[in-house]
Amino acid sequence: MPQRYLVTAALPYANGPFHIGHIAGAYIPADIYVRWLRLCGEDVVFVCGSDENGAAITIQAKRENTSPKAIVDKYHEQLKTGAEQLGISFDIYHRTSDPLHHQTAQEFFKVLYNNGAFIEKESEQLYDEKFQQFLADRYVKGTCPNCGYEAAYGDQCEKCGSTLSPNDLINPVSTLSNETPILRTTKHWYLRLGNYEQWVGQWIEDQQTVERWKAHVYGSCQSWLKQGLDDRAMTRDLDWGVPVPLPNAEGKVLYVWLDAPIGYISATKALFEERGTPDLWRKYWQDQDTKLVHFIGKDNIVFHCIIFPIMLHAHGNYVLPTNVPANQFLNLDGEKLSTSRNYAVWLLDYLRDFPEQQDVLRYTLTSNMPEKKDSDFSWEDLQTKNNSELVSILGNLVNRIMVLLHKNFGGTIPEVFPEPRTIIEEAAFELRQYQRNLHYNVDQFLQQYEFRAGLQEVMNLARAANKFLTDTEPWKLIKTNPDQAGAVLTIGVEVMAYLAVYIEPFLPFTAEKMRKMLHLSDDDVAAVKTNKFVAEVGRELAPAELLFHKIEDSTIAPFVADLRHKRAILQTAQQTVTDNTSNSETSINAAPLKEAISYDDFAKLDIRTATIIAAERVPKADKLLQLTVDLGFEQRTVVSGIAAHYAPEQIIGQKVLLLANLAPRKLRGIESNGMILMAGDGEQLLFVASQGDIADGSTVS
Ligand code: B3M
Ligand code: ZN
Repeated sequence: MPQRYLVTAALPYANGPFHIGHIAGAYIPADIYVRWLRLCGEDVVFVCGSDENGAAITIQAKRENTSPKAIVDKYHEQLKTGAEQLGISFDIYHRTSDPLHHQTAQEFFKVLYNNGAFIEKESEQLYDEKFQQFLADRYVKGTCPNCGYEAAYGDQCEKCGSTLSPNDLINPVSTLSNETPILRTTKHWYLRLGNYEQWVGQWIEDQQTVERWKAHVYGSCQSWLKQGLDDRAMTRDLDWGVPVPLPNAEGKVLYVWLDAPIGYISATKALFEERGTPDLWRKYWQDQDTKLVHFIGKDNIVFHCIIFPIMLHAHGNYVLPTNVPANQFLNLDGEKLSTSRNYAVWLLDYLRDFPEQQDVLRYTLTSNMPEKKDSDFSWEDLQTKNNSELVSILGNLVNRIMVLLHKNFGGTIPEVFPEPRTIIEEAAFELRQYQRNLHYNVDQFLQQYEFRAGLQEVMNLARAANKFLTDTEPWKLIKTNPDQAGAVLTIGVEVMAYLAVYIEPFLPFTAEKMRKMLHLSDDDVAAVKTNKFVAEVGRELAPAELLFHKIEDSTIAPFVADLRHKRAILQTAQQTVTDNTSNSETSINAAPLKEAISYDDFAKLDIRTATIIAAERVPKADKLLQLTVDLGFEQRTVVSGIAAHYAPEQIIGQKVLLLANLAPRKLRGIESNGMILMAGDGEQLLFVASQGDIADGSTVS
């Protein structure tokens, strides 16, 4: 019996198109996973759609001087096209402005309401007198209480990543009028998260015994839970979104983070309506045998691991997520991606500038996926991955086999006498082992959401096949022993068939080309999957087609230059903000240098690269956070005086340098084993970490 899966990828806000950070964060991993499940014959539905409600949309409409409807129509189309062209194989790409979604979200809200999940409260909220509007979420900017960044939004600080509410901001300013808002009383419905705190904590623990969540996801949940869950407003004063389905709720809509995850449900409903079986959605959402898996970026963890499960539980009658394999962030040339500052590589631009090279991007982003920690994209890296891996390893292998077969055997699998075949099979012993174990090995990795390793496993088969060709030299054998050459190439074709099948989840366009070259039928694919495929004598092959093309320096140079230029603008802008926010006297007056030390003094310090995997506040100590730090070979508890600058949930996954041989000491009763290195100028306190990807536990000298 196939296992039933419902896989979701985060609904992107329809306020802009996809950039590669979105793609590497949620959509490629989800697509690989889904394609793998389908390959394994599982019963899987893959849903997504545009998130078209909330302040993110209305603000973009104002920016572009048009209506919210025009904005969502425009970007919904761009998002849908981008995903399609990159081969993201959603079963449906829906949208939350659809009436079916409005109805589904309202019904859901009403059930929660009737179940007593909400409390109605009046509170003082920021209000713009000039525009006569409450300032929800992004309608207000101000200074972040955590890091001091001046231009933080009312829902989130872009600089330090912490989740905020408008009232948290210091010196709030309305983004509508640029004036200081006043406080005004308004009524909202709050989800009583506190009532579910114990339940959700236990549920998360239970999940770990069934299916281990990623360390940074689990760590992030722990941080939220340790802080305690407060009631959270689930409605907003906005004139765009899903109206609150209650009397006396005029002018109020559902909070976008309430209705967006329900969008997964309405998308599933729409899919089965399309398929003519409108009731079948229930099987995927309400039958406890379903495995529900959410692919998201790390900034969405709390909503998918805590709030949405609480909503589903409070509603009753729904399955809960089995796993939420959130990714960390993809940086660009070492800097954080930023849509609002146009520091991004846009998917549609890539698809336009590199036609027919979707798999080059898929390959680069998968091999560099921010699975466990932030990772980095650069154009140079894309060029190297293309030239040294796709062209040299996979493309070269396929090309050599195909060309030799066409040139010497008329493009068909030749007949080979048993003896030469046996000799060559012996030479292929290791290669065959790789081939036989491929399915199992890839499966092991993908079940753990380790897509980088899964892809490498498939590439390793291509590497082994190249080695086999180099060892046997069929181009020479053609002259000395054509039978043996025929045997080598037959094995080559068989390995190609395995590669075609198993590279498909990662590089579907390439897989399709390879299938065509080999004339692989569905039966052949089935034979590969059961390790029974043989390239039978007389099988005719299609003409050879180059799978990948070298990317020249001259091709990549303008993209490198463009990104450098954008980065320079970004850094200047950041500098300006810092200059304006910091007290210029302290920033000019650098701390005096300490007295000189010998190299031997320095060499005593054992500084290591490490990653923060859990963080929580230390009770009754405003400045202290208790951190769990992963050194690769062990985990440590470190108490660090950074609480005034960072909230626990925002630093999970942060790469750090740790002074690892500092003698242990007790702080507030907790033994601290080492010290995190920080850079400080009297105002800011920033983490110091290695550039690029390096294993935890690496030494610093
Ligand atoms: N649109 C936030 C984001 O794009 C949000 C995700 C919704 S998933 C239900 O990061
Ligand atoms: Zn901040």
